[in-house]
Amino acid sequence: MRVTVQDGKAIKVSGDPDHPPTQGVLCTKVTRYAERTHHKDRLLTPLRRVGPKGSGQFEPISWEEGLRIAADRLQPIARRAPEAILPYSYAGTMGLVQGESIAARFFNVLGASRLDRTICAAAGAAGLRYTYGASVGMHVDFFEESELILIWGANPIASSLHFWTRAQEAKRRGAKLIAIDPYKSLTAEKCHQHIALRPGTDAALALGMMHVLIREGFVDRDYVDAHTLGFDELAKRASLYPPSRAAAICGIDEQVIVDLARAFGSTKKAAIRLNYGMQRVRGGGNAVRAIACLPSLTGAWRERSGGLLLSSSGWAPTHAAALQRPDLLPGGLAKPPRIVNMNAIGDALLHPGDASFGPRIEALIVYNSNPVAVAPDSAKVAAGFARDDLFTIVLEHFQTDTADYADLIFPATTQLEHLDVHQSYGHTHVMANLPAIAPVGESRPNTEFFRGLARAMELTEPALFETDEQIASKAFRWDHPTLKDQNWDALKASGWLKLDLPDAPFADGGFRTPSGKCEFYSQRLKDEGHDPLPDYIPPYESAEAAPELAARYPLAMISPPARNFLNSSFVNIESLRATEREPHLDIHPLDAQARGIADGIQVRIFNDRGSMQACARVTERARQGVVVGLSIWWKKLSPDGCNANQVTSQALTDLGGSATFYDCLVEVESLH
Ligand SMILES: Nc1nc2c(c(=O)[nH]1)N[C@H]1C(S)=C(S)[C@@H](COP(=O)(O)OP(=O)(O)OC[C@H]3O[C@@H](n4cnc5c(=O)[nH]c(N)nc54)[C@H](O)[C@@H]3O)O[C@H]1N2
Ligand SMILES: Nc1nc2c(c(=O)[nH]1)N[C@H]1C(S)=C(S)[C@@H](COP(=O)(O)OP(=O)(O)OC[C@H]3O[C@@H](n4cnc5c(=O)[nH]c(N)nc54)[C@H](O)[C@@H]3O)O[C@H]1N2
Ligand SMILES: [Mo]
Repeated sequence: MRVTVQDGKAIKVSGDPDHPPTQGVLCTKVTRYAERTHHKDRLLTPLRRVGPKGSGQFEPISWEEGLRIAADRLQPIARRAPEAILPYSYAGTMGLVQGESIAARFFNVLGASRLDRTICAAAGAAGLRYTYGASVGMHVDFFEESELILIWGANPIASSLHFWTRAQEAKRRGAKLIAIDPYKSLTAEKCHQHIALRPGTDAALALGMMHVLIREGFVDRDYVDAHTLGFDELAKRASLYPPSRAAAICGIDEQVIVDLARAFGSTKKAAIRLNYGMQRVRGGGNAVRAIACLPSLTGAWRERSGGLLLSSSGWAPTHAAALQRPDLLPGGLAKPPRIVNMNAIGDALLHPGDASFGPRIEALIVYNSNPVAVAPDSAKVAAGFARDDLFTIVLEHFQTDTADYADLIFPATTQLEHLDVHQSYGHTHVMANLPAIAPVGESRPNTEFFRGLARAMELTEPALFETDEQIASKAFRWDHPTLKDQNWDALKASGWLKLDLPDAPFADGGFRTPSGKCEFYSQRLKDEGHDPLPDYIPPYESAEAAPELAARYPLAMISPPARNFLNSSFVNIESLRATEREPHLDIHPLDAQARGIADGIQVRIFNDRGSMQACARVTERARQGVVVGLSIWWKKLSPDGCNANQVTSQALTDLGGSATFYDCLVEVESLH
């Protein structure tokens, strides 16, 4: 990204045309980053709460005073019960320096509770780990040479634009694009075919495809024999999913599955762009495993334009131990503090504490996240944050729904103002982020907040006081073969470095699993008490698994990101909100008719956890039985102060402990 600066202000951001993965293109929301950075609502000073929690009433204080109050409140808790202190952070910035570096070291030194950062991708990451050994896959660039691309649980026009550029190029060269998505997304409508399956049934579709691939002789026996493990067991599992059964589970035509399998099996350059939308359900980990088996069965990995890409983050030799310093934990790694799953933050904050949970959470430091808007089962999250005996610090650019509940807010710098380094989960470059302007107002980088707090708490561990530059220089293992002969100075000078990787990563096997093969059958899963083979696991909230619930709440709700928002970021940017206008609910004409819902009226969406209001759009974009509320709205910018997470649940996925945002039954009623 390039920044045009005038009189110390960023006036424009643009893509860098020399950067190979992005080729000078920014997505719509990020083109507004200058507007966001100098927005009139930007937090400019530390703030102390003066009204009730959640009311959003604050008064300015100095950094020194703020850090003093924070240290005085945290010090006694840290001495008495360090696990009563909890960090909460995620994707506000995914930078390695402003994410988990000094912050992680600080919490490690205290022995605070650890946070399981599972709100987004943990099920998919686990699925890949057990199958390929790590979050690794195809290079995004080579999709343009593919002849068939399955865009599976992904909406790249909104959420992964640089992949979409390659898919369009492939289309121009004659490739067929097939979207697999319960919703006719912006992307699905531009593909040659759209397979609108029921949410959470992807594993059944993949197993049905395998059934056909095996029955009709599309298996690449040489590849399977040399580079995979457990074919016979997998074939037995797939035999349980004839296309008729898979079709009934997915709610699609049997012939669609047969044709899809034949197309995938008969195309050498067949590629799958999998993304995280399909793993936000109970069986998300197994579904990723099932789909990840497909290109190994057919030998698609032999071509650089064949295979699968979910995440490429595992290619980067990130040096997590140097960044986070787990060795600083008081008892070392032998007896680490408890882990709290971030998806269950509502229950965790409301837990009184006991022998199995450990101490009640008394202090929370939130950075790079807006949990009151983004975490599931929001009524509980808000109730937890509203606890008067909870001491909450929020580091933010804006006064978000979460910041409203803080005792202290500290103003944070943006990526235009601080130093950082990045790996990517969509391409195979690493990047440096150099500051373009001075910090706006009194804002400081997250790292500087934690250094200041450590000083105020009289901590002396030297690792807590390293500069951002020192941390950045340690972010990668420079001696790793993918970065050979490179260093931090070279990265800073060029802005990015391409990892040195083979074009077709698994053409000759070389998976990162214990066996070095693609593990259809996983002994590790078996040892951990799981099914060693991928299977279809019905959603928690489905007629199959919970008929009584499904009778009361017959509609499956999904709430994937709106194009102009980045999770809950950018919702307060007027030009972007103007495009999204207001919270909507897309509902199929038959479902709408049955409820007397007309296009454009306000509706209430509800289940036992809560409710939200939205404007109905009666449209066949939503398949029958599924409603879609593009997200993630700020609650306080919504008509009833509620967003989609009022109805989502804290239940976790089969593998990885991920969130199940799209495993959610609701009913909808007209507010007319
Ligand atoms: N504009 C924009 N871009 C973003 C983001 C954003 O908020 N806004 N967020 C970023 C982040 S953090 C992430 S994780 C990614 C998310 O981006 P993606 O990984 O693409 O995931 P989602 O957008 O959650 O869902 C993608 C598609 O999956 C569909 N889907 C939902 N349930 C199912 C299912 O059960 N099966 C199948 N096959 N499809 C399903 C949805 O309808 C949606 O169209 O995007 C990143 N990019
Ligand atoms: N219903 C529903 N809920 C979802 C999802 C969904 O699809 N549907 N998607 C889920 C997914 S995939 C994800 S990744 C999570 C994301 O949830 P979060 O990780 O909370 O991401 P954001 O909503 O973007 O909020 C991040 C906050 O960090 C702040 N921020 C940005 N940069 C910095 C910085 O450098 N320093 C500090 N201190 N703050 C910064 C921003 O101002 C913003 O308010 O949401 C999840 N929640
Ligand atoms: Mo995410």
